[in-house]
Amino acid sequence: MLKRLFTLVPAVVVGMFAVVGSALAEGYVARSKPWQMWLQEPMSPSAVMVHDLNVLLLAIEVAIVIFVLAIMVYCVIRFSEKNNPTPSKTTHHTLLEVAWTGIPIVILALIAIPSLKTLYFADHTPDAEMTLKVMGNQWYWSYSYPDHGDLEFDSVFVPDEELKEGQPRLLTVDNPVVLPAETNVRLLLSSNDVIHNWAIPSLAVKLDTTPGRTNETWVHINQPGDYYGMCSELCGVNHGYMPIHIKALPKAEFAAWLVKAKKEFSSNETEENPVRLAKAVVQ
Ligand SMILES: [Cu+2]
Repeated sequence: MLKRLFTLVPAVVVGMFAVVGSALAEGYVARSKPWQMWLQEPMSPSAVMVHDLNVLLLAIEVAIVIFVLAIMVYCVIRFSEKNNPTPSKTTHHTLLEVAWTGIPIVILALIAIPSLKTLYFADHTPDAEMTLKVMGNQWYWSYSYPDHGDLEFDSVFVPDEELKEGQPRLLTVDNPVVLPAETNVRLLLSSNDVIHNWAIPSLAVKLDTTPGRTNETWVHINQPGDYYGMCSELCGVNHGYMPIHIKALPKAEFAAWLVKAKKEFSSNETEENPVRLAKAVVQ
């Protein structure tokens, strides 16, 4: 039995590496998996910082929980009626009160340092190589590339019955937003109607798109692949049906895509896309 186990375990481990290896070969896919217990793998510098901060906070929390639990268990036993028949009448203890006020303040102040560092790091990038403009609409996203002519298109949800083999349910869109990998991309976010939120967990981007206001953040996607996210601000009946799909391409492939996309989306303007058509009618 034990012998069997010894041969089985390495086989499983090798198998797991093979699965991971083939997944990498097919391109990285960033989305939540069934029964996932931990965060998605961080795939941008900001996401790595958010991830590390989460681990640090979790460690502090665990330490506090263990400490408080230990004190409680000690008190329950040490000061039970049996062990402590005549209770003390003490109501104040200056040193103790200063300590239990002061120590939490010190802990919070220490936590504030990495928190603020992360916030300022994710706030904006001083050396953006390109800009992507994200517009929220009820209920789809529009993307424009101000550095690349007037390229602009809508990214609309694909319903279950139109999904093709391998496309994830509730996460697939007709036109994924394409970005170059390993590039500092400035993100400008706004909305045409109500507040939406453009959120991609693996990149630690999660920012409101607010009508009449432009919010800025940035992203540097560590490797090419497919990155999925969702609108994360309750924005109306179809809130659950405005997913985000970022296709990150190597820089050269992105340049090739730009050429193709400019042609494709300029000819699309009056046909095919009912949303654009509706807009044109209104104007
Ligand atoms: Cu929304």
